[in-house]
Amino acid sequence: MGIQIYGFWRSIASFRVRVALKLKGLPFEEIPIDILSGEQFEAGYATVNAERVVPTFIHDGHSVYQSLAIIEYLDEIHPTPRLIPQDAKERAYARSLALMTVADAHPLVTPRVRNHLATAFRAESHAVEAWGKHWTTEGLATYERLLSHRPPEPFALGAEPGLADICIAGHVVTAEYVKLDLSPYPAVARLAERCFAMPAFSTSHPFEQPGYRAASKR
Ligand SMILES: N[C@@H](CCC(=O)N[C@@H](CS)C(=O)NCC(=O)O)C(=O)O
Repeated sequence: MGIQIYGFWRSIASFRVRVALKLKGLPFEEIPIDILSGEQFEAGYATVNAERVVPTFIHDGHSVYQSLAIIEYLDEIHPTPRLIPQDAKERAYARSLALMTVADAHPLVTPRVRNHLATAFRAESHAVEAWGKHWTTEGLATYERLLSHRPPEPFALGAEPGLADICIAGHVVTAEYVKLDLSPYPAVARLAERCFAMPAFSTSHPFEQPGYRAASKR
């Protein structure tokens, strides 16, 4: 049975899970759910994921939802290499960095929020775009302040990449989507560069996914 994930090339939460699986060297199959065309709302997928979002992670038939819960589960069933530290203070720091994007910045720029701004509040596309840029900038600025208090060495918590790096790298991909200049955020840019120098990150990048290639050929 192994590991399957329902994901989507453009999904940052799917990116997070893809990187974690690749850092751990765990093979998986990705089943695409096109969240831009609304496939997440089809009845079949609602039985897979009650929230109608990706990713959904399936391990030997058992489902886990939410990228953070999935990465924690992976660390428990396959502890090497560890993505979340064992020391309580370090673990809390890793989760804090992760949640700044997972819980705070990223949910504000998901398709369901952007679509709701347009349909319920008649926001024009330039306003929705400005909204996305605003919240992504807030996230970048938060990370820059934090990384200047505790400089990466070379990753956020030390010598090896982990949960915090995965989440920050995903936030940087969002910044790419909304065409933000990273030069005001040099510590974030350097950390992302280190991450994407690793195959686990670079091959998980949305633009490296078969779905992106297929979509860009159309
Ligand atoms: N907090 C969730 C985020 C789930 C989520 O919002 N996923 C997005 C893609 S990154 C999605 O499926 N959006 C569908 C929509 O907004 O309609 C996680 O980290 O797994």
